[in-house]
Order: sequence, then structure tokens, then C-alpha cells
Amino acid sequence: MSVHACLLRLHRRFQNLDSNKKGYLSRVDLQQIGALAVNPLGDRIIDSFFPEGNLRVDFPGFVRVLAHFRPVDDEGTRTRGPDEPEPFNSRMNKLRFAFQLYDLDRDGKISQQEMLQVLRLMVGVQVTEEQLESIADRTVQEADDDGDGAVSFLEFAKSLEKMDIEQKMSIRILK
Ligand SMILES: [Ca+2]
Ligand SMILES: [Ca+2]
Repeated sequence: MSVHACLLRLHRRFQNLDSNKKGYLSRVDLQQIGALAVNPLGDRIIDSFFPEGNLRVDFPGFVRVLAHFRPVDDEGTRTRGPDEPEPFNSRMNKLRFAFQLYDLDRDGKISQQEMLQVLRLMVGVQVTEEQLESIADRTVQEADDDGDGAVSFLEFAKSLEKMDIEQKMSIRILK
């Protein structure tokens, strides 16, 4: 599909979601996206459409966030020019996007508490709080190379190195 056709399709999608033809989307509009409604991290993903307390997202903003979820098809088959920006769906951008889903207070590190909160969203009720805490501890410890008790972006990227994040947009770092 050409970039142009893809944009047209996205624009139609945008218009469909824009319930009263406001020209922008609100949280409520985005909550209509089925895939987000069933995703335990759906709310956090929706947050990423609204940086810095914005209440609306326009079409360019919508495309920018959705680009993170597009499959990487031609990575490595072509070299980027030095002035060309990194494509939004590159591996590094996907990792950054996933990282900020965990980093709830946006201080650049995933603390054990943040890990715990995300795990709570992802796993069902059949896991006890105690088990969750020990999973969160272990997950942070395994990724924490410099021993400061939290996971930096680099540590996060490293711990996900072997995962096929392009395929899954995988946001869990549990094995
Ligand atoms: Ca944090
Ligand atoms: Ca660390």
C-alpha cells in the first residue's frame, strides 16, 4: 500500500472515530477502538495520544502515535540519509514508546513500583499481590545492570534485545 493510500485510510478512520465531526479526537473517541478497549494497557496507550495534558488530538498527532504500531517492513533494506529522521515505527521508537508506558511518572526510569502497577494491569486476578511483587522485583533486578534499583531506557532496551518487538509491539518484558 502506498503512503498516500495509507494516509487516506487513516484519515477515514480518524473521521469515523470523530463522532461529532469536531476535527479532533477526544479520549472518549479513542476508547471506541476495539483493540485498545481489550488491551490491558489501552488506557496508557490512549494517554500517549495526549501529551502534556492535551485533551484533543488532531489528525497529524493521531498518525504520529499510530505509526508506532505499524509493522517494520523495509528496515535494513535501505540506508537512511544523515538528515532523514528515524522512522516512527523503527525498533528504537517502538522501544521508547513501550518504555514510556511503564515509566508512569516520566522520570526516565522504571521503578519497582511502576513495574508492579503495569503488571497489575496485565495479569489477571488469579495472581496474588505477593506473587506480583516478587515478579516485579525479579523483572527489575534482571534488567537492572547498574544496580540502582530501577530500569533505565538503555537497560530496558537491552533486556528486550532478543524479543521480536517488531512483530508483537510487545509491551511485556516477562518471559
Ligand atoms: Ca519512573
Ligand atoms: Ca538501573
